[in-house]
Amino acid sequence: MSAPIGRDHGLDLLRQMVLIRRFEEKAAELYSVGKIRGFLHLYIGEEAVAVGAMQALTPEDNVVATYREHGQALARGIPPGAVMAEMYGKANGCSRGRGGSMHLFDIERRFHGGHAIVGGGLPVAVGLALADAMQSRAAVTACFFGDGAVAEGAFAESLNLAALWRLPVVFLCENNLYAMGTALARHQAQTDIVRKAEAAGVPGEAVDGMDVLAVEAAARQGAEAVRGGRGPRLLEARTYRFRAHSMYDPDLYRPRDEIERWKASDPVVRFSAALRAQGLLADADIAAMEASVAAEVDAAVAEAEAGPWEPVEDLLKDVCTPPVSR
Ligand SMILES: Cc1ncc(C[n+]2csc(CCOP(=O)(O)OP(=O)(O)O)c2C)c(N)n1
Ligand SMILES: [Mg+2]
Repeated sequence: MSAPIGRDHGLDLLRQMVLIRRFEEKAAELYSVGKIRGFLHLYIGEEAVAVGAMQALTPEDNVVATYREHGQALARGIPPGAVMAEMYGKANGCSRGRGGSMHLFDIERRFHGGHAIVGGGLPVAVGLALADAMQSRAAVTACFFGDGAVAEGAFAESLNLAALWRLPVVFLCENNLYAMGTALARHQAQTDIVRKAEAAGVPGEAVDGMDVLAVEAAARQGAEAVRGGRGPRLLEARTYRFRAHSMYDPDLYRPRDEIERWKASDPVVRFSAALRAQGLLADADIAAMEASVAAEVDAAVAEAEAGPWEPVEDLLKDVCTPPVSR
């Protein structure tokens, strides 16, 4: 793992990854007892991507994510209680209980979803960047999407327009090798995502997505280039989800030894080891961090439990549909 790092920054990165990990382990538990319903896609194993990439952004920048977005939401600073309450479907959730796990949203933090449609966030990101360019707002839009999205027309169209109009987007592909049960090589003739981006006129780079510092460095570089007005960039973070696609997936398509191999480079374990090796982390620090994260997750659950349901009479509020005549 890369270069020396300041202790405070190192502990902050580690804490954020641990928070995502423990938050999601709790979410899985709550799903199995029916507290959280609908779909639930866990990010466990991929934490270094969201946490590393988010370091390159300012509060003025925009974030667009997919349905596997709890990590991005927490790393962007949406309070864990608001995320948990959203997963419960409660009115104190960050999308007022209307979105659930796949549609986290927070306009204050410029977190523009949570998109359940594969590739659906890409044109939204281009639109946000176009709006910023037209209003001379100096902001970057970070757009997270999976390897599965490169098969969508929206990928080619979005990269093309962003390149053509030199829009300030950092396209962040989280390549975890699978789109549900389909491996990248089964649906793409060209599996090199950086080459695909370059073909659309977007310079790209691949990075080890299990190394939080490497992701941070690459994202900072990418965001800096984009801020400099040189048009969009793509970052392909090579990563792996340790859990199944969603809670419904029996995960029969991935070889066990492949899963074990990737687990050996667990981003949380690897980064703790790197901090220890540099003398920046002791057993007591880990214990204290785990205790404070556990308390934060417990508080998030309590907030979700205590939250109100939306009153039935409000159900048609903000719903875009013509009035029903009786
Ligand atoms: C347009 C569209 N097609 C199909 C689906 C069904 N679907 C949901 S998730 C998914 C896999 C996407 O994989 P990837 O983009 O690699 O993201 P990951 O789940 O690996 O994070 C598919 C095909 C969908 N939601 N939207
Ligand atoms: Mg994938």
